[in-house]
Amino acid sequence: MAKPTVLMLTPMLPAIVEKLNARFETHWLPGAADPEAVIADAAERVRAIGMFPTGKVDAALMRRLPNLEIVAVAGAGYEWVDMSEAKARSVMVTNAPDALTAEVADVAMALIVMTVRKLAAADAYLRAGRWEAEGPMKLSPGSLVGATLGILGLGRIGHAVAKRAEAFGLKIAYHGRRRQDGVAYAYHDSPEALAEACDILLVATPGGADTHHMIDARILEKLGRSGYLVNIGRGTAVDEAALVAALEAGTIAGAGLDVYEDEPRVHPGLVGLENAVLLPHLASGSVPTRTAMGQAMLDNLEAWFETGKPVSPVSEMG
Ligand code: 8YV
Repeated sequence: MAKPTVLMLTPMLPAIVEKLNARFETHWLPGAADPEAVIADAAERVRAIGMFPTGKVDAALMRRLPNLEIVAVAGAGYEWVDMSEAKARSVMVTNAPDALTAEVADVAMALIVMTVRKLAAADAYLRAGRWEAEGPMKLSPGSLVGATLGILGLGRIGHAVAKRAEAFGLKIAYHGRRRQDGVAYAYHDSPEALAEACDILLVATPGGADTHHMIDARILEKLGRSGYLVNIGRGTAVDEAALVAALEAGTIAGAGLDVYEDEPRVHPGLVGLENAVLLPHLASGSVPTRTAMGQAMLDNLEAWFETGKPVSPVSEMG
């Protein structure tokens, strides 16, 4: 039987590339001299799309692929897949929500500590010879001891961070669309109330229109002069210009970011700020975890073509 044709929109690690190429007829856009020609060439045969969440599957692309059956995302977020078009065309959409939870939660915890204790600035201070020349660095005004972590979006990753934060002795509060049964953390019924109640506000929400600019100037004001914002969810959930203004004015004490509104472009105002820790969207970025994410995508594709049932359809498909 002919191998199913898969259009790959983003690169994958070599171990996954090898398995994909063995099992499917693959067409890769990354590295192609003329991506448009690759699509045009394979359009009639393409039955699946595979990608990390940075790939974009809009209505225009889906319309070009009349035999598309499934879009398999090798990560948690799928806001770049046009879900209404997918549903209208009965295209299955899957993601890989479990493959990266622990890795992202580990980095979230590290970013929280780095931000509150100014560890990136401390590293730069030593390397610049300032310890020897000027003496000990100024003490960090904030501390994790006795602090409350407010989690905006208590999903898989939010829960995994909460578990780690409990071991650090942090108090935990959260806000989400609803109070969760059997969860003992303090629930707040709005992002404002959560910001007011916590010292460190962690954004762990998905992207898309529902969460766009959820964190704005008003919420940052509620977080307050001794408050910290940490974002490992999606950059679009934070009004980056308002964040820069708040960091410059001291409306909040600091921010730790792994995600940005317009990646890989970072608001120029952020780059010069000493009270911001900036990571280049790498929370899931270890070889083992990116391989596991690719494998989860592969598992969904294989299950789809073997049984007609994917392993992990996105919630809207349920
Ligand atoms: C991706 C992510 O790895 O899974 C997600 O939603 O944001 C990351 O883990 C990143 O988009 C790289 O492609």
